[in-house]
Amino acid sequence: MKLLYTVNSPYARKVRIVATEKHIEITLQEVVLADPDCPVKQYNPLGKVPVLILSDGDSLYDSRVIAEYLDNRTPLTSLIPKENRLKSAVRRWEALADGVCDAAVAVMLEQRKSEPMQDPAQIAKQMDKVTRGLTVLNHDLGQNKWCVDDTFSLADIAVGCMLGYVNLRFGKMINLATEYPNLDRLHKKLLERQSFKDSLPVPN
Ligand SMILES: N[C@@H](CCC(=O)N[C@@H](CS)C(=O)NCC(=O)O)C(=O)O
Repeated sequence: MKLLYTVNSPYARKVRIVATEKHIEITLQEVVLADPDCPVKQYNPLGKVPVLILSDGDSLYDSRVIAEYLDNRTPLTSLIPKENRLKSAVRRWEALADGVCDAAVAVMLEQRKSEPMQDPAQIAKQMDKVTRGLTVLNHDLGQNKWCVDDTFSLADIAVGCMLGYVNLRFGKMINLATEYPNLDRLHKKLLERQSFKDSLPVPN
C-alpha cells in the first residue's frame, strides 16, 4: 500500500499516525500538489491528499475512509469503537477537528493571496469557525484524559493533528496554553507518542 501525502496536510498526518499506531506498514510518497505531473488526480478526481493506493491499484480517499479502512484491517489497537454510540462520538470529534482544519486551510489560502485580492470578511468568517471549534473541543475535553470514554482513539489523533496544524499556521495568534488549556494538555501528551513525533509539520 502506498500513501500519497504532503508533509503539512493534517488529514494525511492523521492517516500516517493511524497506520503507525496500528503497526501497518505503508509506503509513503510525498507529492507536490502544484506540480503538473502530480499523480494525485489519477487516483482521486478531487486532487486532494491523502490518497491510499491499494495493492490491486484501487485507491481510497478521503482521510476518514482511509482511517476506517486501516482500523478494520487489524484488530490490534482498535481506534474506532464498535459500539454504535461510542463510534458516533469518536466520528463527531473527528468531524469537528477536520472541520477546524478545513477553516484553517481556507484562511491560509486567503492570506497567501496578494493583499488587494484578500477578502477580510472571508478570513473573519473562517477564523470564527476555528475559534468556535476550538472552544467547544476544549470545553468537551474538560479534565478527561482522552476525548472519548477514557480511551485513546481516532478522536484524539484527529484533534492532535488539528492542533499541530493550528500551531503551524496561527502559532503567533492563538496561544493554546492560555486560551485552550485542556486541548494544550492533550496535545502535549500526544506529542510524547512516537507516531506524533515522526509526523511533525514543517514550517514553510
Ligand atoms: N476531507 C479531506 C480533505 C483533504 C484536503 O483538503 N487536503 C488538502 C491538503 S491539506 C488538499 O489536498 N488540497 C488540495 C486541493 O484542495 O486542491 C480529507 O479528510 O482527506
